[in-house]
Amino acid sequence: MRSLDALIIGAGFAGLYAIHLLRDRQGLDVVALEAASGVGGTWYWNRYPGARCDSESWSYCFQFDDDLVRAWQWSERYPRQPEILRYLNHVADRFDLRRSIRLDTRVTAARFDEAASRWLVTTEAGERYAARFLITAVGCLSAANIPDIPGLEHFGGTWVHTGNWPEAGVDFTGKRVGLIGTGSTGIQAAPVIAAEAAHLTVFQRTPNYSVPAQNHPLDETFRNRIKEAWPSLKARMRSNTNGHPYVPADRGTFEVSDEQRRAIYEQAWNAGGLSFRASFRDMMVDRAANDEASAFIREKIRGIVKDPATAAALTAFDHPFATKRPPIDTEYFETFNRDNVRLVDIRATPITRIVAEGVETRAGVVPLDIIVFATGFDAMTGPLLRIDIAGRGGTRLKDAWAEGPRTHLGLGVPGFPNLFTITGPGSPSVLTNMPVAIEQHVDWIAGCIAWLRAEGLARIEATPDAADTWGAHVAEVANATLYPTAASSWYLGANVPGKPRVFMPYLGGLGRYRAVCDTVAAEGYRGFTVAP
Ligand code: NA7
Repeated sequence: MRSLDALIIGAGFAGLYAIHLLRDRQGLDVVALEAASGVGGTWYWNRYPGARCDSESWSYCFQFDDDLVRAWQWSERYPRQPEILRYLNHVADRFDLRRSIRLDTRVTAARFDEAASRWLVTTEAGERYAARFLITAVGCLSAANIPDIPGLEHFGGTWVHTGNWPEAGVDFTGKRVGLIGTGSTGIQAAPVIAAEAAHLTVFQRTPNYSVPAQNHPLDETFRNRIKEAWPSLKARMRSNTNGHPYVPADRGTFEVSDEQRRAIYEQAWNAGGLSFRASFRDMMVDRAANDEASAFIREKIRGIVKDPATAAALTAFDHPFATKRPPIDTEYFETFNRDNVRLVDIRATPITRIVAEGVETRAGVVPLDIIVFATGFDAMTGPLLRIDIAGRGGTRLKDAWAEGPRTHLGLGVPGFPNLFTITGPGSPSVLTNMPVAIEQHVDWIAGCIAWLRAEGLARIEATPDAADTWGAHVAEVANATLYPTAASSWYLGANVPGKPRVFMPYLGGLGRYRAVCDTVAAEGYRGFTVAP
């Protein structure tokens, strides 16, 4: 059994930075175990056609090292998956991280040994590690959700989930493809698959809003401007609500005239990207304000899609704009004007089963050669609960979280000493520009471990009271917004049958959250108990 100071699970953005901070700045003996055959996390697995980041490239990166920021050149406004994967490999090499990473190593179980105050970790291959600290860097969207549709095993063609895309790729040439799911992934993939395949059928359960990404290459002048303004841009991303470089507008939807409102939406649509929702301050808290934005987007889509029945099916929204994670797209709605693309509304004609020839709906069989599941993830808690984690007294995390996740700050779990969950449920995470949230968490965890060592302490654990108070605050903040009103969303866990319906990410804003975390640390880790 290998004995360590800290064991990190995962080698994506979070795991890479955690190795660097703990190993190189604190001199700890650290290993990261990674299930994939390469580093990159999300960007290793999500190789589906059209996979891109929805954050602007130059903001979707590590900020801890100015030389790294200066050294890397992004080619487009929104980077494609291979470019982000290259970046993460560059980081792994630049900071010599690979020697601390074991690839192809899936963690299956972790048990806290109370007598020794150590985590005992087991891998799929049966290797064992003991570590004082266990740090999960497993990502929020890494446990693929493959729907339980009867008959999949009888399908005569090929099927694949977008979050588990084969490294060798999938050749769509001349093929009849069925795409199930119209979240961010399906909306990115559809136009690219349609351009390559003989025919594409998009199976839509819930119509989704999408705003154009307005992607374009970046030129040298722009890159230089960003580099010059970097200190202030970095400060803004670290302190604002969402970790993005844009500043949410401070005007109310009904404080401007109808003409002004329309002009503001037009401008936001033409600028493109996630900042559309920041064009008015009340869009996510006032239903009437949200309805205005929603009506504008509906009208835009109707203006793009030529077939009126398809346009109607694409815009029969059942939730306020952005209460499900809103995609941004490159010619998604335009794709339905192609002769080789058809939308099947599976609310109207539900999928009954999968048969050898394809997907059967109440309207008949759609013959297919390839089925692409863009059906999302068991988000936030899924990646943690797929590991058999047992804390004090042998309590299993899955039992402790049977009613939903219970954490202090999304960082610590009562009953699970010395376990740190990077971007865990109850933290801003997926509602922000992820690398910024990840750095904040890893900085905090590294600071906490340094403090424990300096104080000669072996254990730290979130108290039940602190977790309950934090959980109530997370719920209260969410309930003051429109987010929990969506009929279903992965923020709520409602996309996975049987999962408790709890709004999991913290909506209070990254800047405010950072201040809370800093205060907790400054006050000797209030809400945590420590032991020698
Ligand atoms: P999402 O956003 O969870 O989208 C999944 C899509 O798959 C969504 O349209 C679902 O419809 C659909 N879905 C899920 N299960 C089924 C079944 N059983 N039958 C038919 N359709 C189904 O996942 P993505 O991968 O697109 O995006 C995840 C995040 O990655 C994204 O939000 C960004 O943060 C990056 P539903 O809406 O549930 O009716």
